[in-house]
Amino acid sequence: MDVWSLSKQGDHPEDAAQDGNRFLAANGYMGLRGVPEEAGADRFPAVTLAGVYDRFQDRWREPVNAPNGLFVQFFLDGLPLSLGKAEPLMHSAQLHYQNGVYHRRTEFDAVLIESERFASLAQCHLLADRYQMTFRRDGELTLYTGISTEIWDINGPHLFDFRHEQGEALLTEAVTGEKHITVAVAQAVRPDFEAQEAFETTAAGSFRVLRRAVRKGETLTVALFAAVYTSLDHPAPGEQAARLCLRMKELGFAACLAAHEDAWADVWRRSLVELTGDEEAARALHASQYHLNSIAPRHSDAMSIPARGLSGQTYKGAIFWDSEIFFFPMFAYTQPEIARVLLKYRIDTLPGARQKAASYGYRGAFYAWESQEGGQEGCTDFNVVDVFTHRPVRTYFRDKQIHISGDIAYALRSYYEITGDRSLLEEGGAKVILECARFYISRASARLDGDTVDLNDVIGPDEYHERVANSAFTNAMALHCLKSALMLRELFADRPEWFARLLKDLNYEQDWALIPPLIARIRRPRLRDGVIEQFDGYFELEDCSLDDVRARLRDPREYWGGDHGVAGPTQIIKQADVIALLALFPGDFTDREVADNWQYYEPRTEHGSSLSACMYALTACRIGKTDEAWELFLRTANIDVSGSSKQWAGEIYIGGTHPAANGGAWMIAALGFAGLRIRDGRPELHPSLPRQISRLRFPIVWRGERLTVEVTREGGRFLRG
Ligand code: IFM
Repeated sequence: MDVWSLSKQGDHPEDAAQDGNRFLAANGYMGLRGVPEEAGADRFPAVTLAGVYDRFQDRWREPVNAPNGLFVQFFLDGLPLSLGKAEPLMHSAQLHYQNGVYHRRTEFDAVLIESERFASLAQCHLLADRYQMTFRRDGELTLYTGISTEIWDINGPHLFDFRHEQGEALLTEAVTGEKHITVAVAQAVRPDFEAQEAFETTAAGSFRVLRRAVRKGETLTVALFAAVYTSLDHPAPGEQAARLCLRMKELGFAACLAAHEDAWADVWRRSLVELTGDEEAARALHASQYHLNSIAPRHSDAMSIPARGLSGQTYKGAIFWDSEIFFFPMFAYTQPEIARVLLKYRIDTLPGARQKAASYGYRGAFYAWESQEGGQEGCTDFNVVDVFTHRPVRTYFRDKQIHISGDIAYALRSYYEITGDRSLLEEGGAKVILECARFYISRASARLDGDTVDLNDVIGPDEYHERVANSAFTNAMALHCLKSALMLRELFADRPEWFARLLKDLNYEQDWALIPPLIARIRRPRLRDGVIEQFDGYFELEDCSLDDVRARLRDPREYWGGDHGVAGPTQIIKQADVIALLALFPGDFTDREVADNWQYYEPRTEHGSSLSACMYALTACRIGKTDEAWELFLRTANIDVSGSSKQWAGEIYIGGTHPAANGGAWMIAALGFAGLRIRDGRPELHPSLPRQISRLRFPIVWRGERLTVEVTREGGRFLRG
């Protein structure tokens, strides 16, 4: 098995949606779906732009897809030689995880096509493709290369007023409907042959047409350079794009590729987990790390990663808790500058979080459940569509998943603990923690005079049970956030004036006084035989099996949650909830407690979210259930290899890549199998290797120092450098 690539034989248009995800080439600025160059909208092509959103009419706001500047299609003697228009003798696609290069090889009677393309990690505005045709008979070639405006949108269209310029660089500009953001795509080509050149503009885009006679046995190659800018990047995005693609054309494909490969080599040097002993697992881990690394916002100083990465518009391109709890750890331990960028996005979107809290009558910061640019809430009141009535179902995710603010505070504190870098807290992070704590105070303060303080009417990670009281996970996150607020004073003990001024600027005096009583009184969960109750009354719900609940479904796409969902009246849960709590606070629970809860909750968990299995795997490692951890690891790490994940929530398409699982795979390897943990401000290893693994080795940066973690069956150790 080639542990560094994913291949697929044959042309399977019916798999186009999933393959577009699995074969994604991305660079943090944009994602180019893994479809062939000639793909029309029926194969879901997309160049999804990070952080550029638009709303069309009253539909959901979602990220904007740019026109595709790597479009190629050709005809021989007037006959189209394209997938979907002619039957290939053979077709294969391959994605190389090491350098993010997508290869394609297609054989028709008359021609062999081979291409390789990438989204440059060295120059984030660049897409490049080397496209080669070897002819098997003489004929007249008509080759179209250009910028396709056949854009696949879920809730679009988003681009209007198309304007095309044609010359050495083709340039297509359009503006978004809602905020009038200009999106510019330019393209230049470098053919290694002479041809007659003409230009065409059609409803499908702007094209350069090259015509010439070809001979049997002849090979022609054309390199394409596409550049993408928007007016959010530069006031003259069109000029920038045209200039860049012409410069890259001069440089040539090989030089662009070399720079891109160097950038990837650096990423792998800093983050690769080498897993020895099982090739399938090694490949799955490479895939996971490739996907997560490929969508990291390296070009920005404040940006986060959408829940489906840059694979399209699913989940509205929004930022969820996935960022802080699932993506953050790999970056914090391997490329802390990226972890910082993710958190800087939350610091910058504090005004949006304050506004959201205020809109519900609370103070402090209540972050968006599905955060778009500026912290704008993308989550709608009706986030699921019922498969029977086709009516939207009222869901309360945006109103009640209040753990989001605590999740952000948790990551801010972890960033400091892992990097030892206080500057992020100084530059707004401390303010975020204080404002999140204030939100919990304001949500609970009315009951501060009683013995205990409840957090009522919330939703924990298990979204099948809405509007519950005292979710164990939520209360723990709120508690941790309040404690983190207090910790800030100790941390800045050497800068008492700075800290006092911060509190004063925030008008925090009264709230500060409320933190200790709230910490003392916030409701701790009920225990039954060592099992933490997920929320008040959970143990009284019907205790049945997953199979019982599945048997009640009348439609495979039916949503299990909401008012009439089959899981609601039962103890069946969607995803790790109490178990996520145990995974995130390993020092707060004994092995016995972890074992009792794992035993109880695992059979009751659907794992209906890609965020679930990794939390169970992490805790399984802790209690020596290495066979279970192994199975859950493979499930997590293989998700974007197999493409076989849940595609629908009710009638809403939720397919795409799964960065949370990708980050989860790293967490299982590093925090689970190697057992990397922080205790008393020091990193420790508590290895729990499944029998399939003989060795794990990976780099981390601990408080600025580069270390290598090595774990074998004999034990684990840190090596310098
Ligand atoms: O954040 C998750 C949530 O926990 C479950 N549904 C999908 C979201 C995005 O991954």
